[in-house]
Amino acid sequence: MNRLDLSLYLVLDPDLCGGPSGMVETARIAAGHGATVVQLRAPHWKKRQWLETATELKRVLEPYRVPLIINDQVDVALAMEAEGVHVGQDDLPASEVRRLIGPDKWLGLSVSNRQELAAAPLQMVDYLGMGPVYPTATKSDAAPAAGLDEFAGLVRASALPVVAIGGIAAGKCAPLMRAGAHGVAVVSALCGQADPAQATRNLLEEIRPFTKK
Ligand code: TZP
Repeated sequence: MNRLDLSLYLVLDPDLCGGPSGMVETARIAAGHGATVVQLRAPHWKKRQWLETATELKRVLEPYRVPLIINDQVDVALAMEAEGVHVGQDDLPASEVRRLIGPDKWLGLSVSNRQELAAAPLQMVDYLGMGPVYPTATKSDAAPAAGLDEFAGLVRASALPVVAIGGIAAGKCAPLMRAGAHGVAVVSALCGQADPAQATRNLLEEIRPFTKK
């Protein structure tokens, strides 16, 4: 299994992207301009919509060799052979997900604070999504924002690669990378942007100087 390049991790949002076709188009443009991972996240969707959109995303991302990660829906990820699954604290436990998906798919876990980090089954998981670092309007049930200093402490305490998430836009990436993040995950900084190609380039310009080889 190659290393997972977490540098610029796009999390798709159906509302901000204007539905499934907007999500596919945003993913295509971002991947074409250097985004390194795409996650499909749609907490309110029915399974059929998940399967159709995930299948289309996989087709669009394949030429760029950008992995598709499925949020929470393990059966969808298995059915359309996604490259990985990402789970949060209220989803199936990571140990169960690992058992279901096997050793060869990526598995990410969201953690928001020290308690969640301490309880994380690190040997089952490939990377941690940590946040929200900054306040965000995108996820209504997000935990309180950690802030940069607390985030830096969490990264130092983590044995796994960390991708920062929450309230991250161009101009905010360098301090997160300096704090030890392997990359940044964004929703609204790319979904619904008038020029997602330029937005992708702007983010990468800040991230690339810190990218771990
Ligand atoms: N998990 C923690 S914060 C968040 C998710 C999915 C939303 C981040 O969205 P944005 O628009 O990048 O702040």
